[in-house]
Amino acid sequence: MSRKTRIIFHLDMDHFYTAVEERERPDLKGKPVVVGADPKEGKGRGVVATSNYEARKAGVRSGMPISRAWKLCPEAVYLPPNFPLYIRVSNEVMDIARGFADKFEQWGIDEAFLDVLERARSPDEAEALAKQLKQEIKLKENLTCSIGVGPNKLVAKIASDFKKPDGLTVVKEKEVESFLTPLPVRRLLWVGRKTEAKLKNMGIETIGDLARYDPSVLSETFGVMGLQMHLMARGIDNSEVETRSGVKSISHETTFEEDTDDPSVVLAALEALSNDVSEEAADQQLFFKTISIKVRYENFETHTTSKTLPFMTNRPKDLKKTARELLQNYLKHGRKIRLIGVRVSSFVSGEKQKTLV
Ligand code: TTP
Ligand code: CA
Repeated sequence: MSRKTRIIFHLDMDHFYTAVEERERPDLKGKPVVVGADPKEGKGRGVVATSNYEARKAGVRSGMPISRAWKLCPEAVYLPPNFPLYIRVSNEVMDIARGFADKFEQWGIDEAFLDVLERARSPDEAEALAKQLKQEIKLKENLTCSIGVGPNKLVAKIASDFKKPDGLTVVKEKEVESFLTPLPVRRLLWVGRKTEAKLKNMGIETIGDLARYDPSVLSETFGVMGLQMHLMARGIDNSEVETRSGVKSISHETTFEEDTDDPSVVLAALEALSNDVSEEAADQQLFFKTISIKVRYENFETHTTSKTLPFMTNRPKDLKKTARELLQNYLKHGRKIRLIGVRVSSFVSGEKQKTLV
């Protein structure tokens, strides 16, 4: 397979939410900090969004029940997440990083891929450029990040995780194999705990073991995913850094069985649609700012109206409240409604918000 040379950065902010909190509150410096659900002295439900490195030393991890975090580290400072703040800081960091790239792809709230081949023609130039980017983020945002540099997105992503926090790892094309070989398979994207356990049963523990394995057996066991894993283990990834506009929308609409002028029926439908839309946004780990509704009367006359909130959200209650407000004007006339719809747009992805607290 012919591969054209590329130089790709993967940027990953260090313990992002807690780092932002520490920056805002210097009194937290040096203390273990956990952002997540309210621990309620060990009785809290919900989970840890992230923890700083001091709390990680006590064993606290993202996604862990907050009650367990409390047991491991009762002395930590527990903070509720401040999403609007993290999103604002994320946007600022991404703006800085975008300025260093020929092609730029944000990946989640605190990660991005940069294709920099036009600006750095050799690994040495790339290293200098990555240092400059780290310095600029430190200077302008007072935050540290880790950067991986590699010939493709896969290697860059694994490299950014190699040395954290405040790391910089450059993997040249000819070093890819020796870099990947000793690492545990878990480092490959998409290899979750279950796959890891299955691979272990097959005697595969490192990326090198996987690269040497017979791909036909992998494909029998894991289907297409098996072949994909085998390619990844050999450091092969031809996917491009894709500049995405970042603006998307999610919408749901419903046509009533019978045209209706009963506000309670219309409001109940609006509530159900709002739930569907916010659920989908949460599933896709997206936050929105603009909420629109669509109303079609029985004669097919159609209106849309929208409101932009001063903050990013994906909370169902923000969506419902705004959608209800917007609908009020259309319920006044007593005209029969045929269809209503709800749409949200203008997103920031919080890709790793798997654990909304
Ligand atoms: P990560 O980049 O996975 O973690 P991190 O930045 O906190 O720490 P690291 O230094 O290891 O990169 O996630 C980025 C942010 O996303 C994190 O600060 C909080 C949020 N997040 C969740 O809310 N839930 C999760 O399960 C994970 C993994 C992250
Ligand atoms: Ca991070």
